[in-house]
Amino acid sequence: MLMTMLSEDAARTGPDELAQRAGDYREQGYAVVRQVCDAAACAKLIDLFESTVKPYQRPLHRFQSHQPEPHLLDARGRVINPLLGVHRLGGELEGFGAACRALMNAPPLVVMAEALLQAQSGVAESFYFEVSRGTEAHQDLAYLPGVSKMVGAWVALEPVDAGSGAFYVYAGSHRATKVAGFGAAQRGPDPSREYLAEALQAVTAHGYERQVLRLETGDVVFFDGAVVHGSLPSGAPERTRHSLTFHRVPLDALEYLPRR
Ligand SMILES: O=C(O)CCC(=O)C(=O)O
Repeated sequence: MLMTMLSEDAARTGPDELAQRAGDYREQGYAVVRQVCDAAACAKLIDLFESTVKPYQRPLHRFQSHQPEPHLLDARGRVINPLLGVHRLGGELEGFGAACRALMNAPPLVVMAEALLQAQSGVAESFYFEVSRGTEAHQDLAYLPGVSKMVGAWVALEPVDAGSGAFYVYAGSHRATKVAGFGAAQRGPDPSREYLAEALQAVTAHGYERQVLRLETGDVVFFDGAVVHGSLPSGAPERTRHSLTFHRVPLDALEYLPRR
């Protein structure tokens, strides 16, 4: 069934490898597809971030607070409050917003995401990180009441490893679909401390193993909305971790999403 949804041009990797990655996704709750994004498009996005987003003075929505805030910069001038909703950016940031949309709507990524979702889809949310300060383990679906399926795509815009703040997943944890505390997170947009602690306790109690992923430019991790995942804080202050993440949901689920 999955194979029938994967077209010949689904990715440079070819249909056989894509079918295997779809198998990984079903088994492990995530799949890494290597070099599926064009390296030049990744470099262009980083350039646009540096040349247009960083000098931008007005508040923008942020990953942690979900509120508009000005940039918070570290001692090296890096933005440490990651952006939320980059696919919605226009106006003065149209160039960056359009480049984000072009990357997330590139046919190989859409075809793969829709094959995994088994549905036509729309982008529910997106983030852009310049550096990693660590994201605690969580399930994305816990934050979207009314949505039952979602696929995330985490795009490495440059090489990413444990030193620069790697993305990690608890392999297989999507099978514990609704971990303890799931309801607590649904009461608000911000991660509840109680929920995050219970999610971690539940995955470790089930014995799911944490896989810390090493990625090269253009590699994409597709992950199930129910898999527990997060990221490490950077261990190397001189390194950046430019990454773009977006989440696709079936078209009919878009109406349940909060409007911004
Ligand atoms: O990149 C990160 O640090 C976190 C991303 C994440 O948790 C997500 O996309 O759901």
